[in-house]
Amino acid sequence: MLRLETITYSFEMKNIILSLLLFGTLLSCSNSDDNAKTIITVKTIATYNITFTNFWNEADHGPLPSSPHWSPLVGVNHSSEITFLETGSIASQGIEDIAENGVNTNFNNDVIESIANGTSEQYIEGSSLFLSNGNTIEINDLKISQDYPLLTLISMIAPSPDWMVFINGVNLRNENNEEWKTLVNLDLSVYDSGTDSGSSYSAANSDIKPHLPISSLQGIVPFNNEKVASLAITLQSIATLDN
Ligand SMILES: [Ca+2]
Repeated sequence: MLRLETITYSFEMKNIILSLLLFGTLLSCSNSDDNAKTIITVKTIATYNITFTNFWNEADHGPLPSSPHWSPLVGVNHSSEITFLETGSIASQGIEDIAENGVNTNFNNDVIESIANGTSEQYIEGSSLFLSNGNTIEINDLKISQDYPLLTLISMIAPSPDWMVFINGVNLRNENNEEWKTLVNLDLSVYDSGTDSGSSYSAANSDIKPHLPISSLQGIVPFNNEKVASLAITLQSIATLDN
């Protein structure tokens, strides 16, 4: 019995000591200067609308192939810890599949893996666009969290050997990371993914081994220097992210 009481007593003493220590810590916190308060920041989530507008045309980039279209506009919003494609780098299998065939499965899997690793927030999927059917692809009410403010988007110009338009990690936050950008306008030109050697819209498939770095086709036949598409990324609203 005595032993048990001793143990209980010592346990209570520990609790008292811990409580005093905690109280002291709280006191020191409340005594800290005002600078400490500015460290506490509230994270936000922004809602954006994206409009992709076609400018691919016969006069600037012709003669156009039959059934000219853009493959589904797909992408991801992510942190600076990951890059999905970049000029001068070798295309991943996911990017090769999009650029050559407009097939998004492997890229989607890369995004799913990145989400699991905490470097991306979501896979973004817009529709395809046949020039015979209209002029724009709209992706509306896209919610972007502050921790994943970089936007990557890709679409194949089709038919083509391995050509695409893309943006790589466009930051939707201002340079000092204090606020969301209200409007981002971007002109898009065509890039060669470096995975197929074809040099015309309807060239037969011809894989390049090893693959070449992703490179610009601006000013290279059949393209002149005029944009083939544009993106308008427009802020709709900002909400506070719950803790
Ligand atoms: Ca290939």
